Amino acid sequence: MSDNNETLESLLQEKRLFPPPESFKRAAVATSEIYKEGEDPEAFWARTASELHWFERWDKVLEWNLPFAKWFVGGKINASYNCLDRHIGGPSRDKTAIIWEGEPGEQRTITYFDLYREVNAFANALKKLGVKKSDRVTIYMPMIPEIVIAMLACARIGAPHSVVFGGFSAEALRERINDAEAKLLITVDGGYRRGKVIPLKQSADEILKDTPTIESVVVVRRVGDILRTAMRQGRDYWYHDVVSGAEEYCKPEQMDAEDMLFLLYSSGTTGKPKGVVHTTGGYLTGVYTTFKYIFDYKPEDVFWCTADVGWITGHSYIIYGPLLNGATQVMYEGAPDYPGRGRWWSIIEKHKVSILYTAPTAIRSFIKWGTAWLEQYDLSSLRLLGTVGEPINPEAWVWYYKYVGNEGCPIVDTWWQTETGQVILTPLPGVTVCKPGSVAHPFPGTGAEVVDEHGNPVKPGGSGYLVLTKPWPAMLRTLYKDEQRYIETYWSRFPGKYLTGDGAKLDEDGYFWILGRVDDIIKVAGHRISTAEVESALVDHQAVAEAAVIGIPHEIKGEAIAAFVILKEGQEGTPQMQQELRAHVRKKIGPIAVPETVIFVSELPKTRSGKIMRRLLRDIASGRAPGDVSTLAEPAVMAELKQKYESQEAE
Ligand code: 7RM
Repeated sequence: MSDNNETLESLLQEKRLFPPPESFKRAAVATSEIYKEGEDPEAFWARTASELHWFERWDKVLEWNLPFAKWFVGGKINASYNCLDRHIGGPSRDKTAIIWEGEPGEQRTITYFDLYREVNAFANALKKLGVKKSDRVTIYMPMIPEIVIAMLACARIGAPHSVVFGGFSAEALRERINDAEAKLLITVDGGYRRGKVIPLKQSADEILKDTPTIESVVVVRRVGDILRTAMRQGRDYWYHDVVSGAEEYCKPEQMDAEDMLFLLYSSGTTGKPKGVVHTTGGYLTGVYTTFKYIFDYKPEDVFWCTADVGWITGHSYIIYGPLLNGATQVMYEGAPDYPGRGRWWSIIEKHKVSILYTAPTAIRSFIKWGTAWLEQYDLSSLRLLGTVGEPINPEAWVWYYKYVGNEGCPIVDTWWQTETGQVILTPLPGVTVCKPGSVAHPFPGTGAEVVDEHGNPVKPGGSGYLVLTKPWPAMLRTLYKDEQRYIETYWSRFPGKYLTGDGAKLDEDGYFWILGRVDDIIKVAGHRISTAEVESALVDHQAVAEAAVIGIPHEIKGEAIAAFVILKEGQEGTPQMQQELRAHVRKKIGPIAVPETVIFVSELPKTRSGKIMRRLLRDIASGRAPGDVSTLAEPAVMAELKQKYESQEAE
């Protein structure tokens, strides 16, 4: 972990403490009492779960057959009912749920009642197309209100949704549809990104001949006549056609607390993405509660989470968390620098956003673009800031605090994962004295530890593996159709403790500091990618014999991808070949996985048993003296690699 320690050194140079402002503290939703309440996790989670609507109350809060959890056993609940019906009986009926801004500049304001009507109609349309309780529905859409409607409509009829990020390629979509054996696909003609139209339905058409379980496709018209979207008779339906004839009210399905609410694919340490399974009662309780306390939610707030709905952050803190709380939120379709680098700040000013939740990679871009962009706008509506997705360097934290928050907004640095479903480590905004770069403490009712390689907790000041020590309501229940992999990945390294895959440090005051992944997962601009996925895309190219992929530090993206490639006999490592390989990865996975650097080599550093030692590749890429090379089968390869890397870097 030598490179991690360097990061830590720079983190620890920022020694200032940031206590919550007095005025914030006085009105905060969470007080320090809540940590006491959390000492009895079952009582705590039962209390917050009771704030939701249950058709039937649970018999038992938790059944824990390690590593299998059941929360709110016997309870009956519906996610869409809790996000919509629960609000429209009262004064929130005409409250704005979503202020949507399209990239080209259109705006739509959708009230809770509007959303309720749309979801009911679309739920009925889905039923008419043959979707039944427990059938999987894949959703491949950009950031438009219909993605919210689609997810809630699925939840209403008890059909688990599987959202595939709109930036994934058609081939990645096919793999996820087929693993989920989805019956129906919901997509869009196109979406906007930096002024360009991205034709999603057309991409889907490339693979729909290889998705035997798909019976129908529903297509939202977003861009209209700009594209000529082909529709296949009897399979493809326009969204506006299917909802226009649909009945108004759809009775919400009474779901068992442990019925699957959704599947979300996430990168693991092998090439095959994992289908992370989230169930209904516990997940809703986890995201409802964390949203309320971590974001200090008040009814007059305007919340904005800048993530894409295609990732877990969007599921938990655009869809379920805010809507369960009856919040008003902003949803923005496009890029932060389109048409200009002031776009986000103009959105905050226009809609008086009070809570902003974003990623360190975005903050670092803004730092690079300079403060002149935000100084043109009135950001005084902001009262709380949040970050997620990767470690935030203290410089970026302090910049965020100073320029975006005008030194008056607490910052919540929230650590969690697709698998955890809800935030686990975080400050509480009216309670915690923040240290820039630290994710502070476990949320009430959850437990975390930093352990050494034998699984023993480290002393304050020590570092090691971050593990979670107590079951929590929104935890993944299993990996779809792969229980064995669930057990092996998360519960085998340290018996009884959930392995997060992250390294962490516990400081003298008991604050947690995340050091980054200790496995072969990398975070590029906050997007989770496995080295194995990129490697398998590379070796899929006919010219490639072998490939090894690593993450290298990147000023803006946090990490970037570097690929070391051995070509087959007779192939030449030309700049054209580099371009071709990058294009191939784009086609197999999507733009987020394209390697920044492609280096052609004739050998890779391997152990005698043939395992690639990525650690040594990282040493070369960062210009460090290589660490222990004693287990290498062929120590001489290091000199060649170093020379190749340096000469190709210079080109
Ligand atoms: C929400 C999300 C999970 C991985 C996780 C970490 C990293 C997330 C933080 C963070 C440092 C944070 N889900 N990570 N949040 N690292 N500080 N506040 O990102 O499944 O896509 O990724 O992201 O490595 O294991 S995810």
